[in-house]
Amino acid sequence: MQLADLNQRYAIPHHLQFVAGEGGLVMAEIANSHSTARIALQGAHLVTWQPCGQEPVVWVSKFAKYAAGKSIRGGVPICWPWFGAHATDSKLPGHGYARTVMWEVLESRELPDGATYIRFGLIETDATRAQWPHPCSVQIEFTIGKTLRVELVTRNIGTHAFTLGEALHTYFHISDVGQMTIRGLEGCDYMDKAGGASELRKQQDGIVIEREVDRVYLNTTADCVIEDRGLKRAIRIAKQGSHSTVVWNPWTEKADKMGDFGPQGHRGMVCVESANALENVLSVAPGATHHLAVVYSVEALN
Ligand code: TA6
Repeated sequence: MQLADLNQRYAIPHHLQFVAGEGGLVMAEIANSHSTARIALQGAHLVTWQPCGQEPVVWVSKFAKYAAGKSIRGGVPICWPWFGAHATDSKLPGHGYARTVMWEVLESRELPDGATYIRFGLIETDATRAQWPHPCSVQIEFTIGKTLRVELVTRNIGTHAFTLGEALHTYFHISDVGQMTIRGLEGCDYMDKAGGASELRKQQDGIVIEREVDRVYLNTTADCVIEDRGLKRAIRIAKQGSHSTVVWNPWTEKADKMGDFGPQGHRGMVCVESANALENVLSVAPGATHHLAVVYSVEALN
């Protein structure tokens, strides 16, 4: 749909407009009395979210590349319909294809409390069907206000069950990785993938990051809280429909290799991802619908 048609059908004065963004990617720009956000239609990829009076909560790299078919470094990439490498075909994209294909706007609304609601649907093509031969409908809903609510909905419209892996691979803006502790995963088992390992370990205390961290915490539905002593705030991640939480910081060497973090860029971010991965992947029966929902909010840190 052309920009003019998008604005004609879905723009909301003082809330939502569609613009041609970096790399020619069409962006939904949201600005209301509570917060601002930007969402690329490619990947239905929320790139930024900043509550009024706060530093940005969702981080995006200043060196992110914006191009057709390429994932953007930061924001809330949608990992779907698998998390990490494909189980059997290494030629298929890591974290699935949902974050690099086009989605369409299905609905937009101004909510009574002044928040903005927008819903997207993934556009199936021969290319997506070639990677994922299971008939299904996948949509994502954003409610952008004082908090940010994201809900990823997968409906199996075929006649066979399929196995689903997924994540809202959210990047968070922090003052500095040395000023941060992640709470909520104490006592959880995790698969430690740092340095290419695959070791099962148990989390003892809050998570402090002083090197590459790449961990899939298993069988946990708990909230996580990112305590940021530098910004004197805490970011709460309250999830439903997710049994894994992934914590990732590439640290210097890996970030430099990736080339889109920028100098020391990894120090200002951490990923806490609400997922269903490894032993927590799901079987979605014919006719069933699976919901993965997360609410991100900011609290004072005393
Ligand atoms: O969620 C952590 C992770 O799986 C890391 O292993 C790293 O690959 C990261 O995702 C980013 O992946 P990307 O494909 O976005 O560069």
